Amino acid sequence: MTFNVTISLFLIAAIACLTEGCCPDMFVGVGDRCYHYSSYKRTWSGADSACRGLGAHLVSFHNSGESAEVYDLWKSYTDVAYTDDKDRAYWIGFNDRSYEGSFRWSDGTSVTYTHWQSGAPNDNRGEDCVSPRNSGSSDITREEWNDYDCNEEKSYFCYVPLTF
Ligand SMILES: [Ca+2]
Ligand SMILES: [Ca+2]
Repeated sequence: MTFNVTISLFLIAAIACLTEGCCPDMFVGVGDRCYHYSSYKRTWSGADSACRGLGAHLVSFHNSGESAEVYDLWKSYTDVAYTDDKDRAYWIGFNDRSYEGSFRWSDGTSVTYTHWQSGAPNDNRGEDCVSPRNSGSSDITREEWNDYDCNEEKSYFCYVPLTF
């Protein structure tokens, strides 16, 4: 009997997976991607390694919808103080560490969308790693990117595609 119940639960989980797609443990599904948020702050390289350790990559954005998805998720994880600290945002995979001024996504996907804030990137004292600025009056302006010192420690988002 226990055996049958176990099998049934497994089947239910498998059917849910088939209809909705599956995310790994510690990831949450939004749209066609699975996201993992870490409130623990790391350098960009540390965050990049941590994502790879989960079989994932730092998040990449290819349109404003993906940017909004992650920003909304971040707001849901943080308290209202998110409006008060402009630098309290999260690493994304965009960087120009390999070649100054040539920004790429750490997951190797092509650059089809950028959302720089005015005046960015400015490579101020060698900034090569990108995070939303969390500044401005609307969610869209708060999602605007700035280049930061890669050694700054920030929370971060990893992602994997939803698997079917
Ligand atoms: Ca740079
Ligand atoms: Ca900058």
